[in-house]
This record gives sequence, structure tokens and C-alpha cells, in this order.
Amino acid sequence: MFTIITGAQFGDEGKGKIVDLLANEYDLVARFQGGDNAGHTVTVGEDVYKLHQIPSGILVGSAVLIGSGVVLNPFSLMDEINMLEQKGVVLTPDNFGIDAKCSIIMPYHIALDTLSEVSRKSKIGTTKKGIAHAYSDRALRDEIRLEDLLDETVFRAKIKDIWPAKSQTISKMGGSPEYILSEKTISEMLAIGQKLKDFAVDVSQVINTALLAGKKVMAEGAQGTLLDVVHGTQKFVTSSSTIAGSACTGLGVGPSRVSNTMGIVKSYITRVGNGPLPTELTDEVGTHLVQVGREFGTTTGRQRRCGWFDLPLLKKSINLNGYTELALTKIDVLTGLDPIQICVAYELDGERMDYPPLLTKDLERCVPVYSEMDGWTEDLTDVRCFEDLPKNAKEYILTIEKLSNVRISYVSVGPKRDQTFKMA
Ligand code: 2SA
Ligand code: GDP
Ligand code: MG
Repeated sequence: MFTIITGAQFGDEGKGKIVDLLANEYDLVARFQGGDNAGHTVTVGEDVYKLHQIPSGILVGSAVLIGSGVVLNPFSLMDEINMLEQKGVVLTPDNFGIDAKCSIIMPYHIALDTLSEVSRKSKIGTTKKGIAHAYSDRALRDEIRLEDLLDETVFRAKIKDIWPAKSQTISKMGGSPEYILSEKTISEMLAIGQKLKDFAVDVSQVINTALLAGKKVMAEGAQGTLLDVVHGTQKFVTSSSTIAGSACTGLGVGPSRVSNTMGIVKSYITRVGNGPLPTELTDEVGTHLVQVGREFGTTTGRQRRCGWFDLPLLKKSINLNGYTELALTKIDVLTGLDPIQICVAYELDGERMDYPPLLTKDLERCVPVYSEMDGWTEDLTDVRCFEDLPKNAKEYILTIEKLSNVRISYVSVGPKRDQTFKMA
């Protein structure tokens, strides 16, 4: 069984929480794209884990893998490994593997990301983790892979080859290359390479072998569908493909092996960084969503922009991912809002549209058409089954399910594992 889980909106839908919840039914959990721009929060009892590169399944004891579609920051990976070890979660080659073909995020990628963002007129609002530059070097075939980091001669030769041009570009953009790739940094990277040596594997082979042996594998997406580098709201997107199909390329698994695709959907919508968000709320309702939903970036701490649930965008995500089921999160955050609005369509140049326009510049001009629903005042965080929800919360869930035409299989009412229930 091969399940792909992706974010159905602009990221931060609660993927970490849902992956952690379901992972104990899976033998392997694998990340297939993105890098340490991702921030997946998993709450276990009183402990809150913020995972950036290691798949969330690690906390329930599944073996975890980082596929070759990922760009890997070795420094922050070590921080994450150490953080987990301090909490008693030890990574060994039996429970952790990284594809030897993963591209490494180099210090110059991070510098270039920051410098590019500063010089950009229309800012994207990147996480400044060097993601775009690491992926672009892969496309240029100037990347350094994990396999290179494991061999000092190869690593140094590649740096000798690549660094002069990078250094010149950094200078031209106003940066200080002398502080970016010192001998100390190179030695530290090589030392990390030695620590990671035993984890380097062929993820495609590991997963395909597991699937053939009847094991269960889950692919954990990062960011969200609408941030996809091609299908998202370009140019306000990340630099990887975030949709379900990307799990096949990023892990090296054929599409015929996919069993199901689950979309994680927030009960409202958020976006961190720039780009269109038709239902954005800058009033007291927006403030409610930020404060009650604690909508701050897991990696950067930036405040997320919040808006009402956007059905046209979800319809597009359903198409892009072929979702077979949805998990609806953070419905508890809507408590106290009355009325609640669902954006069911847009108006653009006098026309009503129930699907987003192709171009980002047109999405920016879309005016939401809302369907109003009655809210509720009850705290939902202790609810553990659909039947115990207030009538209007039930209505809200059933309306989203009906309008999207995809089964909602899980509902989440808080950050903790047990604050979730399965729909009958
Ligand atoms: P980048 O850094 O090149 O990938 O940025 C490009 C756009 O992608 C957005 N992006 C994200 N959006 C939501 N969540 C992400 N992870 C963190 C989190 C974000 C944070 O879990 O909260 O802490 O700020 C994530 N990563 C990238 C980014 O905001 C740009 O719009
Ligand atoms: P991810 O990137 O999709 O894994 O999501 P993040 O971890 O970046 O952001 C989701 C935030 O919402 C985290 O702080 C979670 O702990 C929290 N969360 C997840 N599900 C729920 C829920 O149902 N209710 C509430 N109140 N918080 C939730
Ligand atoms: Mg996140």
C-alpha cells in the first residue's frame, strides 16, 4: 500500500499532525520534496516537535526516509537529529535513510536566496532557506549531492569548480562571499558527511522492495498544492513540485503503485509569504483566526495571512492531486465566529466562476462569492466523534464534503494526537 499525503492549500494545513496520527499503520514514511523551509508540528503529550526535514512518522516508530526529490540542509538536519536524540528518539540506519542523490543546500544557496529576495521588486516572501537556488543548481547540473559530501576529494573538487562563479555573483549582488564558504564551513560539512554516511541509501529501491513485500508506505508532502512550482500561483510559489504526482518522481516509485492520495485541508485558509489569497481577512475575524489558530510560521515565525474557506481553490487541488479522501483540520478554531462564510465561487470582470482562473494575475482580481452559514459557540477541542459536534459544526463539515465531492475521513479539533476523530 502506498499512500500519498499532501497539503491541499498553501501549506500548514496540519500535515505533520495527521501524518503522525496515521503513521503507526505504516512501515515507512518518506519525504519527497522541499527542504528545511518546511515546518511540520507534531504534539505528543506536552512535547511539541517542529520537524523540518525528517518525516513526522519518526515519532511513532515508523522507519523514515528522505527521497532524492528533497534538497537537504546538512546543518539543520544535524540539529534535528540531535533534538530528536535529546528527546529519546535515536536515528539509526534501521529507522532512517537519505537518498544519496539528494541535492545539498549549500551556504551560498542561502546567501543567494536572501540577496535575491532583497533585490526583487515584487517580493515572494521566501523562507530564505536557499530552496530555489538549490533546486536551480540541480536543474543546471551544478548541484552537490549527498554522495559528494561523503567523499572529501569529490566534494572539494566540486566546490573548486562551482564556487568561483557563485562567489562572483554574490559579490555583484552586494554580498560578502568571504564569509560564506570558509575552510571551517567546508570542514564542518565534511564532518557532517561522515556522520551521515551510514544513512545514505537508494530510497527508490528501499520503497519498491518494501511495497513488493506487502509493506505499507506513506509519502509526506511539504508546503501545499497551491505553492507548486508549476501548478501553483506562480511566481508566488516554492521551487519544488508539491502535488501528489511529485511523490512518484521524488521517491522513485511508479504511479501504478499508488493506492490513495489524501489531502489535508484547514477549515479556513492561510498563506505565509506573498501572492493572491482571495478570501483574506484583515478585520477582527482575521485576527481571531491568527490568534486562536496560532497562525505563525513553524520555521520563520512569520504571521500567516488568514481567510475564509476557499472552495474554488480546493477544487483545483482535488484535480491536481486526485484526492481520494480529505482530512479536515482546525475546525475548533472557528468556534465563536458567527456567521461563517464559505467562498463557493469568484466574480471576475462581471462573470461568476466556480474554479480559479489559470493565471495568478487574474486570481489576484477575483472577488469571493460567499455562502453564509450559522456558527457555533461550543468549544470543540474535547469532541471525539462526529455525533458530539454542535449541529452547525456538523453542517459545516458536511457542506464542505458535499461541495468538494471528496470524502472527509478525518476531522481534527486540536493539535494533539487524540484531538482527532474518524468519520464513519
Ligand atoms: P521558499 O522558501 O522559496 O520555499 O518560499 C517560497 C514560498 O513558499 C512558501 N513556503 C511555505 N508556506 C507555508 N509553510 C511553509 N513552511 C513554514 C511553516 C513557513 C514559515 O511551516 O510555517 O515558517 O514561514 C513554507 N515554506 C515555504 C513561502 O512562504 C513563500 O511564499
Ligand atoms: P504542516 O506544515 O501542515 O505540518 O502544519 P504546521 O505544523 O506548520 O502548522 C499547523 C499548526 O496547527 C501546528 O501548530 C499544529 O500543531 C496545529 N494544529 C494541527 N491540527 C490542529 C487542529 O485541529 N486544531 C488546532 N487548534 N491546531 C491544530
Ligand atoms: Mg508548516
